[in-house]
Amino acid sequence: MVRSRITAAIALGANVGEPERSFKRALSLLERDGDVQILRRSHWHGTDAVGGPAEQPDYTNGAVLVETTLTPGALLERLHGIEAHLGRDRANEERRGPRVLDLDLLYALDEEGAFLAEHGDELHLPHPRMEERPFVLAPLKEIAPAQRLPRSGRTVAEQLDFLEESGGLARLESPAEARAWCEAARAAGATIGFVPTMGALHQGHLELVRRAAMENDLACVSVFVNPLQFNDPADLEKYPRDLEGDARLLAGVGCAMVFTGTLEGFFPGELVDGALPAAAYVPPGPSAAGLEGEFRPGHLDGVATIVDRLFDVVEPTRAYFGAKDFQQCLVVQHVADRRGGAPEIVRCPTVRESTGIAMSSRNALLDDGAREAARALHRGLSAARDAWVAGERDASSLSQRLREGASQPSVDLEYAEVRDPQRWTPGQPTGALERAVGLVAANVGGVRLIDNMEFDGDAR
Ligand code: PH2
Ligand code: MG
Ligand code: MG
Repeated sequence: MVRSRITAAIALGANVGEPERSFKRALSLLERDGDVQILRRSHWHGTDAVGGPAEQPDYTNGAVLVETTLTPGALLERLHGIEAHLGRDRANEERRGPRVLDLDLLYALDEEGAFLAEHGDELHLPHPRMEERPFVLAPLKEIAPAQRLPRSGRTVAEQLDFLEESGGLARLESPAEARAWCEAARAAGATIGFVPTMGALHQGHLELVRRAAMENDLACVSVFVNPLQFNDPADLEKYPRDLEGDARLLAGVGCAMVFTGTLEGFFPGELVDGALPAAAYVPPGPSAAGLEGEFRPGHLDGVATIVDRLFDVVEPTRAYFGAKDFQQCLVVQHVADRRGGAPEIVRCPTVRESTGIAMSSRNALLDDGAREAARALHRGLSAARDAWVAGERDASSLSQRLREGASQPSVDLEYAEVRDPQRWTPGQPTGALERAVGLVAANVGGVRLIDNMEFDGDAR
């Protein structure tokens, strides 16, 4: 049988011992069995360490292009074997910390030059982070400058230029400055993709920013922990904050501008005793009834009000929101409708951890036990989705499935409901559904979590 051949790009990194010597030995081990041929190799680059513990030594990085009859999985196994052989001890190393040898599989192409996709526990192809990392792209540019990248659609050479330019992330500290910056950008003819956030950014946010950067001339992000949308002062107090970390992440995904502000800065001259008068609130619309509207009174009113003001400041072409906050997305659409249909609201799929837990800034507050228990939410949603796929259409039976699947001693459910996403009712829907979304909220170890899943199409 003729084994199909793939072309793969491998990144090399090391900052302990003698990197160049390790790289040389690694490459000869790679070719030893005759089933991997090195087509091209880059020079070795000295790079500043990115991420990980403070004060770790500078890295040496490089890249090679290989051709092989191995599958991507078998090639990765080979790479891990070589790392171990040359002294890497995966079990006892720090995350992003110093290492004697790191061999990362960046991408694999079939014989037609198409990307092979894998999303397993160990192997993610194409590598989800490679387009953000100059220390990967600079050596890769030497050996595959014209290779088009899967996420941005840019070539390796173009993406490196793009990162160098956007390394100059503008950081503004008031809505007034942000307004002026956005006005100037729009006057120059740029479209703006906007991602409103409360900071403590995770991969879910970064996915929104990547998409905003891809679909618009400029991506712009706000980081504001909006007191108007917190019905519980203790929740506001303990909400995670890390502006420096956020700025670093944003610079890496092509964000052009990030701004912050204060309540007074967003509503100058409008506050009375530090609070926004009820008459100044923007109505969240009919979809705010029930669920979040019931369990977090005032929350969606606060969301509608700040989002409307953020849209005033930025006047974006498009605004990006994560589907994890499903009801919020409906409210935001209502706000945009009220403004005459602008900006265009883009709802993006929920990004999940490998355990199924939906990414959320609040996950940082979960201890190990709560993190384990929190998996029940996704389990419940999946159980209800399975029932839907098997033909169940009755709203209360589906909700029952969801509730049972999500029930756990340390999961304190607030609501668990299955609704029609396009025919939202204020109360519990009854009878047969034409479309379905399961929505759940729970208190897990003192942390309030929400999640949802649309059952039609490629539910995740
Ligand atoms: N690898 C890391 C963490 N940080 N920084 C640079 N410059 N190069 C690397 O290869 C690198 C890093 C963990 O694998
Ligand atoms: Mg690495
Ligand atoms: Mg690695």
